Amino acid sequence: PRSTDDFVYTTYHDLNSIYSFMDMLVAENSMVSKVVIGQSYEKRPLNVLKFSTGANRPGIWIDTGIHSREWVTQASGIWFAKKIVTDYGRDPVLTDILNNYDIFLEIVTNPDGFAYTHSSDRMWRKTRKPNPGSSCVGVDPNRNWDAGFGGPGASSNPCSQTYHGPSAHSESEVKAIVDFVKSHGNLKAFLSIHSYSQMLLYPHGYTATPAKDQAELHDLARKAITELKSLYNTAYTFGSIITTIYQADGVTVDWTYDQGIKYSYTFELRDTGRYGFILPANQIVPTAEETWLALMAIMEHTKNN
Ligand code: ING
Ligand code: ZN
Repeated sequence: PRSTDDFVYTTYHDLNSIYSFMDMLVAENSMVSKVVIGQSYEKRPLNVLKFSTGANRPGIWIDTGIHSREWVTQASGIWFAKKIVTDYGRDPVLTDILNNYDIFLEIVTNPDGFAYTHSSDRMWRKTRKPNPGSSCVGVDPNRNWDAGFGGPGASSNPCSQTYHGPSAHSESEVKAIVDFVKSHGNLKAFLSIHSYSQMLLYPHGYTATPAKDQAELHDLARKAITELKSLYNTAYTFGSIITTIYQADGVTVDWTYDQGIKYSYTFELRDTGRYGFILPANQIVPTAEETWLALMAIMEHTKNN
């Protein structure tokens, strides 16, 4: 494709194709820039798209693909990026959001893992950093954060899919976000997108003690999944991580919530297991469209609170 209008949103793309999509989007739109927040273990750039219409704004963060095999999430991230530039100046709610907030979107949050899902193992989840003393590779980047790090909702076995790593923030892909969040200092929402299970989850994963903002987070989650369902009747469950799925220690949104980012949520997109991680490509756009309604509900609430 020569422009993001020609880009095919209805199929899955490899890393080069997604990185060239980002560069096209930046070239076409003055509100979009590319922020390189670090590099992966295998030295790929960690690219974040910044959507901004003014200086010194608070921020909203969205990441997709921290688990590389969850392909519908990176594909949805591409669609979100195009949706933002298309709707700005047309959709009054998004326009109002972007006139007051910057949106940061990391589409390929685990690029080494993503490249590996294309080259070698479609089901790869973790990072690609070798583990000394083990033949097993990689750390679960959703167990590597300094929030209940190393607890029983993660594994100390490097061969496990939920291996927490040698220390909190040991993975450069995680540390880059940690550094970004701290240096930005004014993120108001943090939305970390996974698949699959059709769930909308809020902190915590490491403790059953309710979050301080549990009531508000719960009501907003209900509103967001109601909006999502209105489009294609896709049913989501919602609640805290530990009560809705299982204890999970060292997860992204627990760390961001504990940093003071109140609207910290994790999505688990389609489906509920029929296709799982191998979601047919004809579900990419419907998944992205319905998810966008939930993201808009959370972003609008963030703006109004
Ligand atoms: N499942 C998530 C996992 O990392 C999850 C569930 C999400 C737990 C967010 C905690 C926080 O186990 C998938 N499919 O990644
Ligand atoms: Zn995941």
